[in-house]
Amino acid sequence: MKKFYWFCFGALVCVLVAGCFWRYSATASATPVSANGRLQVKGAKIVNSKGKPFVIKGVSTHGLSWYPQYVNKSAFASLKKRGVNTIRLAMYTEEYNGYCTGDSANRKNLESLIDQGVKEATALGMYVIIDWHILSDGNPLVHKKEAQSFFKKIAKKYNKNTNILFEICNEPNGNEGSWNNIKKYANAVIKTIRSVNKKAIIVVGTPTWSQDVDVAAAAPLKGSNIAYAFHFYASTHKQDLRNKLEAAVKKGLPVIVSEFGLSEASGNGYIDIKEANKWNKLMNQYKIGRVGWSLSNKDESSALLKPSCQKTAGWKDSDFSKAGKWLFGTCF
Ligand code: IDC
Repeated sequence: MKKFYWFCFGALVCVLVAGCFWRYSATASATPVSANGRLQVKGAKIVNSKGKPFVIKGVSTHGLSWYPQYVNKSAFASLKKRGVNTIRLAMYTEEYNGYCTGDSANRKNLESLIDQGVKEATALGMYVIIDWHILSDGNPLVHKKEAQSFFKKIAKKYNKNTNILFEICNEPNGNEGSWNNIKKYANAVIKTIRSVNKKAIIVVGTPTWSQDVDVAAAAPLKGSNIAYAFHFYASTHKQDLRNKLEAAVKKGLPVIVSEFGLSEASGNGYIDIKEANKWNKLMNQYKIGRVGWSLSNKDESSALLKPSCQKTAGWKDSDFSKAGKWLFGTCF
């Protein structure tokens, strides 16, 4: 009888140890996407598939036409190790071999870079933001037709993916980049995307280079899983803009900081760590997702890599610029 008790005790211990081990290995191999599933918008927050707040910690590529070399699996894996859960693929529409200004070979090239980026991020269990990067074309309506056919194509292509977010107009600006025009554009493009994909989060840019979230909060779009972009560059944008962001979030607007830098708005100049820390505190307080600009070694201070760094993956701390060190050391 005694033997039997010892046997039962031993079996129980084995089961417990195996259970712990299984749990441990499951967490160790979990990826952002396997652990959180499809992201959604709930009130002013971005939440995971179980409704728990999820903080997007992303890195944006520079323009895909400028720096295609960073769209590679080892690069994304290196970022993931440093706490990055999202990759933003920035595809300019007009500047430098833009999608709408270049020829059809260029368009194909950009689409295959996006394809590569989506596949690699998916294999690593990371989220991807596909960014229609309007900039000099301040009014998104200018390329509405191209946007609709682009988003229809990629929404179809990645219909099975649960890790994709669509950012439909990076930074509207100028008189024609008004909320009225953005709404017209967004309603059309959202309808196109929703005809294929009912659930993915769609990020909509706001007037004045995605700063006027107050205007969006006063007259938001209809529909579910729609978030609004807010962008800042810490050396230029300060407390008045933090107040604007906070007021919009308090009013219930779901906001993603889908692009920010520590530099001046030009992408270059002084790196303001003090202001960046204030932005970070605010984003943490409201669990606001954030995506740092940009994964490149361009000789400008917003670039996350030092200009001397030639590596396209496997970076050491010393390969990062001042902005890169802050992003990976403090923000993530
Ligand atoms: C900048 C790049 C710079 C490039 C320029 C093109 O950093 O290398 O020459 O675009 O016009 C934004 C834009 C983003 C800008 C960035 C910095 O979304 O495209 O990138 N910025 O100026 N909004 C505010 C700042």
